[in-house]
Amino acid sequence: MNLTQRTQRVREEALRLGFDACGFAKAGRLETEERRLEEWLNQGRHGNMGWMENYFNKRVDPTKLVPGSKSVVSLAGSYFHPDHKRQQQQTGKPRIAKYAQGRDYHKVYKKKLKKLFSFTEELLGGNLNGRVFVDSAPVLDKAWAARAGLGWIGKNSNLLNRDIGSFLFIGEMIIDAEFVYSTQVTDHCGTCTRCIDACPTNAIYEPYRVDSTKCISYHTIELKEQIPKQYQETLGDWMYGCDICQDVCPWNNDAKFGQMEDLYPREKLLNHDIDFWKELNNEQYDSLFEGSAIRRAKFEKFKMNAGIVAENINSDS
Ligand code: B12
Ligand code: SF4
Ligand code: SF4
Repeated sequence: MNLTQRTQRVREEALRLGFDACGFAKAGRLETEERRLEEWLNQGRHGNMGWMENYFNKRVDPTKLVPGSKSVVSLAGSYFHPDHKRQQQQTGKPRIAKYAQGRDYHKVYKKKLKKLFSFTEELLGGNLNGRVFVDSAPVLDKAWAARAGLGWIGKNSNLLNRDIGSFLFIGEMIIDAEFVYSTQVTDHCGTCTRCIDACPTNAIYEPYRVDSTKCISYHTIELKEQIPKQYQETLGDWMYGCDICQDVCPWNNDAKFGQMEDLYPREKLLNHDIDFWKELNNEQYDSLFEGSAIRRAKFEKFKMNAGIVAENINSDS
């Protein structure tokens, strides 16, 4: 089997497993990205995510993370669902970011990536070394997805694909096999600045760069302690995560919906009013968020977020 056939077979299998796009890039040091990451860290844009400083050399070079690796096979799968369109129209309702409404993507992807790895190993006659990742190690997921031709990085700093938009997750196989490498996609943001204009906290401090310390997603998920006073009001109705800079993106208007059923929004999370979330108890939290990415914010943190959103919603009505 030649390289073209091998590349084709792996891509076909990835699509069969439910991913929407699969691309291939030669593994190596990411030089431009290395400088951009260093600047971002030096300016403290990562806030208290101290773990972003760890393993810098591995983060910018997958051959250091996975010795002997030759390729990064990047996978993207949409989690966009028709119900999200309805949710976008609702106002004054407490919101949970779309990515967190289904089963935890780490679990869903890990299973599929392992299957893809086994398939590739078999294809190569049992000879394959490497690892699979989904936001689970020091890897610059978006930079690799862009290198592998899955899309471009938009001004809101998310990877954007012409067909599936940006409501997608990225995972990868970093392996010691070679492939026919994909062509990079050009930037289609053009003169648009909708995401920058819509961000309520000015977290997109310049095109393509996000300051976590101002981002609602960081405040509601990553920041363990109480959200600073000046950001409580700008939280608006977002209890967990934030989709504003993606909701306004024209490329998401007619984006294709995702195919992985496990990522579909869970009915039991939808349509509750703020009083329900404000009164949530530990048992309800455990039962509603079983197997969900929301568990990254512990019960106490989630309740703090709900309390702030309750004040925001009540003061608006
Ligand atoms: C830390 C982190 C965050 C932080 C910081 C966000 C950020 N923009 O960096 C916070 C908590 C704020 C966050 C929020 C969100 N996150 Co997050 N997050 C990550 C994580 C763990 C690391 C990202 C990182 O390395 N940041 C450091 C900065 C400096 O890197 P960067 O923005 O990627 O830019 C690098 C390259 O892409 C490149 N680059 C970027 N732009 C350009 C432009 C040019 C011209 C060039 C040359 C290079 C270049 O250079 C940079 C430096 O290396 C990744 C998972 C991972 N392992 O990669 C998920 C990830 C980025 N997050 C994800 C998601 C879904 C979200 C949210 C949408 C969740 C939500 N709804 O609330 C929001 C979106 C907020 C936003 N507008 O970015 C997805 C994004 C999927 C996509 N379509 O791109 C990822 C990839 C997880 C995954 N595996 O699917 N996140
Ligand atoms: S996720 Fe929300 S707060 Fe963060 S950059 Fe986008 S619009 Fe701004
Ligand atoms: S809203 Fe406009 S500038 Fe922002 S990512 Fe989408 S196309 Fe690019």
